[in-house]
Amino acid sequence: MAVRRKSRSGLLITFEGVEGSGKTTQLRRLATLLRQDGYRVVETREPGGTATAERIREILLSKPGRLPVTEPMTAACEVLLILAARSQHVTHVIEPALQAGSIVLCDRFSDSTLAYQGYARGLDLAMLREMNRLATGGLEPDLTLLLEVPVASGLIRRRKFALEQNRLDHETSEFHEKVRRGFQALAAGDPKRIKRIDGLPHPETVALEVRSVVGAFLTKARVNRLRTVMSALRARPPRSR
Ligand code: ATM
Repeated sequence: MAVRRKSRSGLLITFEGVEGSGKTTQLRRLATLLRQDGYRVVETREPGGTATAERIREILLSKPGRLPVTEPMTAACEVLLILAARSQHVTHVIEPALQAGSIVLCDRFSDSTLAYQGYARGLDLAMLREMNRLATGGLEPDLTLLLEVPVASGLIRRRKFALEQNRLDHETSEFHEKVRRGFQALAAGDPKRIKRIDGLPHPETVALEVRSVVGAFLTKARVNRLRTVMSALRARPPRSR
C-alpha cells in the first residue's frame, strides 16, 4: 500500500506498556514539564481521542452486559474497531496537531495493536502492520516510551487505582504475559525508536528517567532540524543583485 506522509513540524511521542505500568501518570507529568519548557503539547489516548473514537472505546472496553452489546467480541471485531478509532484519531487530532508544530503525547498507539492483537490474540503480525498503515496513513511515532513492570505488579496496581475494570482487564495473566513479551520483542526490533524504562520504582524516579530520555531525544531532534534547514539554505542558488 502506498504511504502518504505529509511534512510536519511536530513530534509524536507514544507511551506503551502492560496494564498498570504507570504510563498515564507519566504522560501527564511529562506534558506538564514540556509546557513549562514552552512546548505546545497535545495529550491524547487510544482507543479514543475523538468523539467517534471514544464511542468506539466504550464498545471495546465495556464488559458484556454493560451496554446492549452482550455477545463475546471476536478478535477480528476487536481489531477492526481499534483501527477504525485510530483512523479517526490520526485524521482529526494527531495529524492536525503535528502540522501545527505540537508535541503529541499519546497513551498507546500502533504498538499496542501488535502486542495485544498480534502477540497475545495471535493475529498475523504482517497483516496487522498493513492494517495499521491503512489506519494511520503511514504515521509512526517519533519516540516510544515502553514502561516495563511485571504483569502481576501491574495488575495489582490497576486493581487498586482503576475506577472501573474493563473487558480486557478480565483476560488471564497468561494473556497479559504474552502482551508484555510482545512489547519486549517490539522494543528489541526497533531500539532506536522504542526506549525501555523501568516502571517499577516510585513515580518520581520514573519521571526523572522519562525526562532524561525525552530531553536527549528533543536535543537530537533540534540538531537534525537545524541540519535540514542549513542544507536547504546551502542548496538555494545565490540571490542575484
Ligand atoms: P488503557 O487501559 O491503557 O487505557 O487501554 C485500554 C485497553 O485497550 C487496554 N486493555 N487492557 N487491559 C489495551 C487495549 N488496546 C488494545 O488491545 N489494542 C490497541 O491497539 C490499543 C490502542 C489498546
